[in-house]
Amino acid sequence: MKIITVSYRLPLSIKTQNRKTTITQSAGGLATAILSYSEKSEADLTWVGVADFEENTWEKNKDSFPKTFDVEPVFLDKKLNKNFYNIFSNSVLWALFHYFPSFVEYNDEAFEAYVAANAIVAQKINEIYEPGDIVWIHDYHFLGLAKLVREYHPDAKIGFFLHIPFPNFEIFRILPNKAKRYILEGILGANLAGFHTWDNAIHFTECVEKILGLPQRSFLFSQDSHHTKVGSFPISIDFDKFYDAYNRDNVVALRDEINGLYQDKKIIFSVDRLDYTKGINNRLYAFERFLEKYPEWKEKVVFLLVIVPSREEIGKYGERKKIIELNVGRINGAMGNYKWTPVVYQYQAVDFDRLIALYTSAHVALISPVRDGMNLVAKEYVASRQDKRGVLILSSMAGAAKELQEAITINPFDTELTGDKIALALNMSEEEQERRMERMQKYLKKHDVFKWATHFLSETEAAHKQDTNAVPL
Ligand code: GDG
Repeated sequence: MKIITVSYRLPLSIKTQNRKTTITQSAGGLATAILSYSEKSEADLTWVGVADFEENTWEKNKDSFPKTFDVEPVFLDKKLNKNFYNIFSNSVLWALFHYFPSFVEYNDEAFEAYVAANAIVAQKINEIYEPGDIVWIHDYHFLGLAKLVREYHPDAKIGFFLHIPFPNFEIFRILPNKAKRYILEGILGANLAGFHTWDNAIHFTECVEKILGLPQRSFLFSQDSHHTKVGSFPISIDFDKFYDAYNRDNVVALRDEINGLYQDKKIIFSVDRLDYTKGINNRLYAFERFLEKYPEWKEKVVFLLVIVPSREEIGKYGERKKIIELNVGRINGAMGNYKWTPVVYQYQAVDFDRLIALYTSAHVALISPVRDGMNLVAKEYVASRQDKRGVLILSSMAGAAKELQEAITINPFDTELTGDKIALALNMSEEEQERRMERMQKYLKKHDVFKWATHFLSETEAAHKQDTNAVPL
């Protein structure tokens, strides 16, 4: 038996230096968690995803890197991939599912490309699938895939997990009818459909009931071929990896460097991909309001704003970047002086050790998405604080807010109150910081990404087993 994991991106990184290409498997949270489950269950792991490299690069290098699991890249035609990924996935589904209907740029050609790409990936799975395998499909790029795999293999064990929110009916209905049906019927091809929160699971079941007219019984949909169980599975992080990083030599040196640079100041920190869902401008307005309302903090605080380049080829992202940069410039110009820069901004990623050094030197993590499936940054900040210091300010629009109950929650649109919460966080006593951190860490240690993957996969197996119509293997 093997686990076939499907996600748009493959957990691979490819570098070319001096005309020599090297491929390495990257160990992100998801990959390590599934790998750990596959080892425990003595199952092999095969990862299917869309290649962001040329087929001949793959053919030349595929045997020359140490593999912990098999990789099956799918090579898509450039135009098809643009319509499938940039347009339908990222300019229709991403925008709509995060409640930005006015950002949706729907066109039929992009939808047809999405349908075609899902069919091509289904064909790839079909080539490697063997009876008894579990197929775990990830995210909004492959909403049609579970149904297609089910058509080839009626008795397959299929789990589907959505990493972004599932919107309510009023938002979802905006899609053309054919797209709505394709998505809902597609997800219902799985034995288990998982979401980060019950709110999302409820939105999905409501859409199925209203659009497909299929009734549910306790989050279970019955079809002739199989049943689909719907549930909440909040994703998490590799807690120990973040907790244990605190004392690593390089992390300590980098933290000392940061603390040395800002020794007389408190640090507010945030890190996100460039994305309009992350509320980066809302955060800047709140920081500006905070400085206006609490001028005693001027020159005593610095906001380290790290933004990681993402989806720059999509118009809405470029637009957002310009607004962010205007805001940073305006705040620094109006509030700062030759001795003090209120917002220190970088539009570049940081490596893991620097990320931990920043997490662990920040008095406050200011995380303000206007809509977010989960938000792992919030969980990572908490997990990395072995010193039990720091305050998490977290938007209630992030899935993580349901679990991280000791965070200071904000509505990112309420600039005034968010400014007040920044002041509250900066003034919080060490005892109170410790109390909150300890409780959240206890929760995260218990609910890490390994538990999440194990729970999801064993529930997929259980749902498949319970399926009265499933053909016994
Ligand atoms: C989607 C959903 C859901 C970021 N910058 C750097 C860096 N990162 C890492 C963080 C974290 C990850 O990227 C970002 O995860 P998020 O969960 O915050 O956000 P999305 O990328 O939007 O992820 C989200 C997630 O899927 C999982 O289901 O939580 O809601 O939108 O791990 O650490 N890592 C390093 N340098 C950076 O500069 N090393």
